[in-house]
Amino acid sequence: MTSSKLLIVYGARGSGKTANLQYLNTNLLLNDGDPHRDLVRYTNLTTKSGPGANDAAEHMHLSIGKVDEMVTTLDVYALPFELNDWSKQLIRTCDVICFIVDSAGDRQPANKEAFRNVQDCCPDRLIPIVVQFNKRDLTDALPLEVLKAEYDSPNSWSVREAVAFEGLGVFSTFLDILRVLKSSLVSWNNSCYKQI
Ligand SMILES: Nc1nc2c(ncn2[C@@H]2O[C@H](COP(=O)(O)OP(=O)(O)O)[C@@H](O)[C@H]2O)c(=O)[nH]1
Ligand SMILES: [Mg+2]
Repeated sequence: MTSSKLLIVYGARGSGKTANLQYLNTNLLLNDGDPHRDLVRYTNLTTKSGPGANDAAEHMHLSIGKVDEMVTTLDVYALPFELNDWSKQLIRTCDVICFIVDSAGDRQPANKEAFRNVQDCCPDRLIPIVVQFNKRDLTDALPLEVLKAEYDSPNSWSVREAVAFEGLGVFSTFLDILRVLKSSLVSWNNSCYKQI
């Protein structure tokens, strides 16, 4: 028996969703047929669009080892900013969201709009969110404390800093996502635990 989980990567346009997935695509091994390998890719990063989509989503299929004693696969979708019925449905049914924040001062309205979009999708269900503050290399990056206060919500599970196009912080963000998936806290009726 296997189970499958769904991770949605979302954020403002240009926040670094593709950069995160490209890094994982480059650094996770492709499955070599060994069933005991825990963290491998079954596919390369590809684009996929649902019905009526203007922009394509990016997709990757992984094996993440055992969750609740079951061999588990993970579908990862980085969604385009404009949400349609197909992508909203993916958000509603996902197990965990990775929300990417662009740290640049002038991108805060765009980040906030994206954060509202994702919260509006599922008002009746608290989906755990791992927040990544990306582009920490920028000279105009906002202080971490300012950003943390902005994205502190009941379902924010953890926060990470990253410079995704250099791969910094990408894997630690991904490990937090795996912790959320592997944690029994997820089955507590999706109530969230703060790790910040
Ligand atoms: N300075 C800086 N630029 C980044 C970083 N991560 C991504 N970028 C750049 O930001 C742009 C948008 O990134 P992309 O991953 O395509 O964003 P997406 O629209 O969310 O998929 C690209 O030019 C990336 O190279 C980062 O950590 N720092
Ligand atoms: Mg992209």
